[in-house]
Amino acid sequence: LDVENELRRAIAQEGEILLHYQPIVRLTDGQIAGFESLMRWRHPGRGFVSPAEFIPLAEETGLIVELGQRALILGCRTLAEWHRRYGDEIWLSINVSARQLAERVVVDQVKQALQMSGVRPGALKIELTESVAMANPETAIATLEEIAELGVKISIDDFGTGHSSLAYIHRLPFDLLKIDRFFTSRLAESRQGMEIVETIATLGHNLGREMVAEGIERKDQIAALRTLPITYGQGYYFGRPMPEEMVRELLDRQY
Ligand code: G
Ligand code: G
Ligand code: MN
Ligand code: NA
Repeated sequence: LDVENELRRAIAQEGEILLHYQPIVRLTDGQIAGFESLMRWRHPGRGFVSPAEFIPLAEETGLIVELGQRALILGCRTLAEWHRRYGDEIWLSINVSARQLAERVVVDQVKQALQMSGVRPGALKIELTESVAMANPETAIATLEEIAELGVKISIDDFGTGHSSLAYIHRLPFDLLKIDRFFTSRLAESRQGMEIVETIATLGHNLGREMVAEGIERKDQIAALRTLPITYGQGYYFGRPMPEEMVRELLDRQY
């Protein structure tokens, strides 16, 4: 099977590439504040193909630029629908790749998705990993500043696992810092695990950024996190990435 050509074909179809959504909750009361979209490929013969398989290929071939555009359009369309039903406080964080950022196309893609959906820019977050941001910090800073000027928020993913340069962190215009699940998993297990998360949380707090702890799987992790200035949590404990219909059920219950 030629995965690259299959992926090209899939992008040209309607409905084969879709998004699932994972809830991000407020740690104080467990209420849903927003979602992260995660791309899925529903192949007609093979069923769901894992993003771990096709995202790296899409990165190599450059197809990620088109996939990323699709994610922005689909995600903003869905977000606009949630706003019509449940009010416009709910936010959505959409992953973007190094290629989208490097070629700066992401700015036009974001503008287009906002225009098509009419969604409130402040409810959209652009999520990029720390490694992507730091691979070419000058380009990243310039591109992110353009996105921030649109009123769109910026979220730094997998924080703490990339080669983060503290020299640049002050200049990166981001709103939300996501603490990688590597740290969350060690949180309740050792004094050291707790100390590392405390240190990251202090850094984020001092920079005036909101934070998400990723990869929450157990209740004891929430208890530990509540003692820190971390507003949000995400992880299997609260919900796996799920299709739009299931999001509706969740939000119908909350609103
Ligand atoms: O969803 P998991 O659900 O298995 O996703 C695996 C990885 O795929 C994520 O860590 C993320 O880095 C990547 N990924 C998922 N959706 C997207 C997307 O829309 N764009 C990009 N660039 N990466 C994504
Ligand atoms: O964008 P990012 O690299 O953070 O992608 C999120 C990935 O993490 C997705 O593959 C998603 O399915 C996964 N994930 C989300 N919550 C949890 C969790 O609680 N535990 C584990 N092991 N993985 C998670
Ligand atoms: Mn992410
Ligand atoms: Na992450």
